[in-house]
Formats: sequence, C-alpha cells, structure tokens
Amino acid sequence: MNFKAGYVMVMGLPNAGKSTLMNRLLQQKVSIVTHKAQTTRATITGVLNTPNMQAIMLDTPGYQERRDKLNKMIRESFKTLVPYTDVALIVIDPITMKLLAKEKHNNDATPFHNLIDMVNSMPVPKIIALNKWDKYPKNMFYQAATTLGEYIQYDELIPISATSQRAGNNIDSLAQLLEKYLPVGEKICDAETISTNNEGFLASEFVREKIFQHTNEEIPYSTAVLTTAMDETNTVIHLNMDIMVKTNSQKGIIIGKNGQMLKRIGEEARLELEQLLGKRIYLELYVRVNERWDRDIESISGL
Ligand SMILES: Nc1nc2c(ncn2[C@@H]2O[C@H](COP(=O)(O)OP(=O)(O)OP(=O)(O)O)[C@@H](O)[C@H]2O)c(=O)[nH]1
Ligand SMILES: [Mg+2]
Repeated sequence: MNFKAGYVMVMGLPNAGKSTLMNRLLQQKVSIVTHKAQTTRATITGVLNTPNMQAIMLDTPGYQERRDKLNKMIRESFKTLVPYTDVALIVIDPITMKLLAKEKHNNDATPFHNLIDMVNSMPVPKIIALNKWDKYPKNMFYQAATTLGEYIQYDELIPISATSQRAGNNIDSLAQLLEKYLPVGEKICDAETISTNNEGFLASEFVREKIFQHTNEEIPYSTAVLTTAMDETNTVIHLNMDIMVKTNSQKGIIIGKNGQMLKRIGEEARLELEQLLGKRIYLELYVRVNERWDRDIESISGL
C-alpha cells in the first residue's frame, strides 16, 4: 500500500475541541486546552505517525472576528497556511448549530459564516468532526449534520468524542479518514518529531495554559508568555520566561500571596513539560508589566 503524508488543518470556532482532538490523535499533549474560549493563539503543529501515514496536524486558533491586533495577526497567519493544507478537518460543537438556528439574523452568527466561507474557499477534501458525542443527546448530531450539509460540501462527516475513552468515540475511524484523504507521499519529518514548534515556544504555551486555568476574568486574555532564554543539555532544559501582563494588579494576582500562585503555575507546567520533552525542566518565571504587549506583538517572535 502507498504511504500517505501531508498537512491537516484543524479548523473551527473557539471551544469546539480542536486542541483536545489533536492531542487525542497524537496520544500526547502538545496543544494546550482549557474550558475558556480562545485558548489557542498560534498554530501548533503535531506529528501523527501511523504505519501507513504521517499527518502533520496544524491546530489553529478558534476562528473569530475581533478587530484587535492579536486577532488580526491570528487571521493572517491562518491564511498563510491554506496553500500548504492537504485536508481540512473542521471540528464543530453541535451546540453551535442550535444557536445558529436561533440567531440567523444576529451578528453572533458572523464567525460561523466566516468560518464556512474560509472552509469553502479551500480546494481540499473536507472532513467534519462533530465533537462532544459524550455530552449531548444524539438527535442533536443528526440535526447538526443535516444543517451543515446546507453550508459545506463536505467529503465526510463523523461524530466523535475527543475526550471519551469509551468505545464509539470514533477517534481511530477519524485517523483512518485522514489516511484516506491525504495524498500519497513520503514522510515529511522523522518519526521522532512530536511538533515542529520549538521547545521554548511549547514551554511558554504550557505556562500560559496554567495561567488560563488558575486565573479568571480578563487576566488570561491580558497575559502573554515569552521564552527569553533556553539552555539545553542531553538531560536538562533550563528556561527563562517572561509572563507579560498589562497592569500592576494583574502582576500581583499572578504572583499571588507569598508567590504561591506563580509557584503553582511553574510546578504544574514543569511536570507536564517533563512528560512531553522527556528531560528535567527548570523554569524561571518573571512577571513583567507591559501595557502594550499586544500592540508590540509583531516584535514578539513565536507568539
Ligand atoms: N464533553 C466533552 N468536552 C470536550 C470534548 N472535546 C473538548 N471538550 C472540552 O471543550 C473545551 C474546549 O476544548 P479546546 O480543545 O481547548 O477547544 P479549542 O477548539 O482548541 O478552543 P480554542 O483554542 O479556544 O479555539 C475544553 O474544556 C475541553 O475539555 C468532548 O469530546 N467532550
Ligand atoms: Mg485550541
């Protein structure tokens, strides 16, 4: 049988479960996940190897419309990926289809329509994964499948659960569909590669996830994490990172009473990074106030 290889763009609205699904396919946590919308800010790659295929998965930020600089950058970086894409994997939470029916004439439906326009403009096979099979009544999936057919000429539609360990989550079947639609080709990178993002960037993402998980309201969205120095040996990686916030009070919250919050963020991120990268990790975290980090963002490489 011919070996298959190529790029799979994982697309969808915020909170659909794109990053969860990617990690599940890879059986490894590469992309950070939280219950808050707009967790992913930059494209995260993960390499899915099976005996018959190598899929380079591109986990993209949830598609939405805010006009700030960060979102503009996200949309632009997204467009640059389109020419590389061999298969579009569109992850949909069926609840959005229900909301859409109610909001046909409402601005809230705009991100969905923009996503659909983007998907339809891509000349590649389209696989829809209707996610969260474990969470909703089954008839919601049938209805969503019918409605989606009015918007997208998809090649395949499959209900899945990215989180369920039970039979019927369809994760293996989805991997087989990717294999079916990827082009014949040779391996793109060697089989040991987990991600083509560099380790310093992945590390900063894991720290950002902990901030998303342990802080509330505007803080996650006012924060960026940047690896400023990295020193690596065969067994140890030493990383310095700046956690950038916008105000002094945000800085106080991230550091926490007696530094407890910062310590917790660092420890939890370190443990997960050690698993992912297979080395001892030392993190030195500094919290800095930079009111303009999102405006200065072009100078922040890797974000
Ligand atoms: N019940 C259930 N929850 C899920 C499933 N897949 C993802 N979730 C949850 O949905 C939430 C969002 O998941 P993410 O993977 O961060 O979603 P995303 O599409 O990457 O979101 P952005 O990065 O913000 O665009 C998390 O709380 C997940 O645990 C699923 O199959 N079932
Ligand atoms: Mg994500």
